Amino acid sequence: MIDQIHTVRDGALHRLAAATSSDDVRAVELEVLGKKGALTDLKAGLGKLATIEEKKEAGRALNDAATQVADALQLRLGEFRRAERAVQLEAERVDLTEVMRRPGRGHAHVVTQAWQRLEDVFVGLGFQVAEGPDVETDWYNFEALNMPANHPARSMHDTFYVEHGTPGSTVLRTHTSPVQIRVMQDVPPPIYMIMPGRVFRNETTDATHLAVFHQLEGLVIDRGITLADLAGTIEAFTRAFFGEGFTSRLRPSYFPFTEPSAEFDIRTPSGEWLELGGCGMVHPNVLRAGGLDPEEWSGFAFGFGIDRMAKERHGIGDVREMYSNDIRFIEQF
Ligand code: FA5
Repeated sequence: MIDQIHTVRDGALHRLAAATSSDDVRAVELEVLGKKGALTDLKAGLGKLATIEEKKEAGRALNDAATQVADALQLRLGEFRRAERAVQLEAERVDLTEVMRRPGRGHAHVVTQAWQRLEDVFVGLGFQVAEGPDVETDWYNFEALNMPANHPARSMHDTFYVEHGTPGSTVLRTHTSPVQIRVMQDVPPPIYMIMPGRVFRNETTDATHLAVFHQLEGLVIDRGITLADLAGTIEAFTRAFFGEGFTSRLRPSYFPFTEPSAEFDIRTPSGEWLELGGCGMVHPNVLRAGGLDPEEWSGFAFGFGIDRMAKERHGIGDVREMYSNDIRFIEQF
């Protein structure tokens, strides 16, 4: 009987080791340990054994065999359950993120991109960045820039006034040039500074004019600065920002705060000239308003429109489109 028990046990253990699925394992369980299983049958035959000793020995052998088979069975079953569950989970997996429309990642507005690129280029040329307030006093916006009350040049800037203090004393800045004065007052020369920011003009908007737009001001103050430095800086900037195929020129113009003054244009590779902004040598009255001695210091300044630059760079037909908040338009840049 002992031999029979061991044969059944070894056969069962062997089949369990070779099983390839939990169904195989269950079949072994049924055939060996089940109600009509081989070990159960042998157990039923215990009573037929002759002596108590034989019964005891065979009983112990049966229990040991049943325990060994049951343990091996549980072990294999656990392995198959884990593997089968992994397969089932993978098959039934629902990717909820696939069902949702993935929200697109946003990006900086086309004008912000131009602003940041301009800053990068000028920082690369050795400039620092400063900013001033959107709401300015008449003194910073006009007076300190050599435009006293009733100066005819003031009519070039259609001004939004803010109800604050004496009527007419507070304005939404019409250009970034007042930051020149603030920088001269705060930073001892030499100064190599750019001042980007939002500006406001009470103008009717059209394809090239906005009432709220952005300018980038530049200011250099040092000893012995000449118009050649201005032209060279504008040219270096033009090539760095637009590319090697572009070049620049200065055209005589008039601004109260620079003398001499110029408009600067860039020439595109196709030979077309585009006006970008104004510039010139800082007027002695402006240096004085900034607390600097014109006998000791000289410098140049420039200012151009960031929105128009973004417009030209991307071939946008109408500056107003950039602020229409039409996501289909904005997403293109
Ligand atoms: C000025 O604002 C001067 N402060 C520039 C300057 C600075 C000259 C330093 C000399 C020295 P102007 O009004 O031309 O100048 O404006 C400069 C640029 O701002 C223009 O060339 C244009 O690119 C942009 N700009 C002017 N008005 C508008 C507008 N309504 N909408 C969009 N861009 C504008």
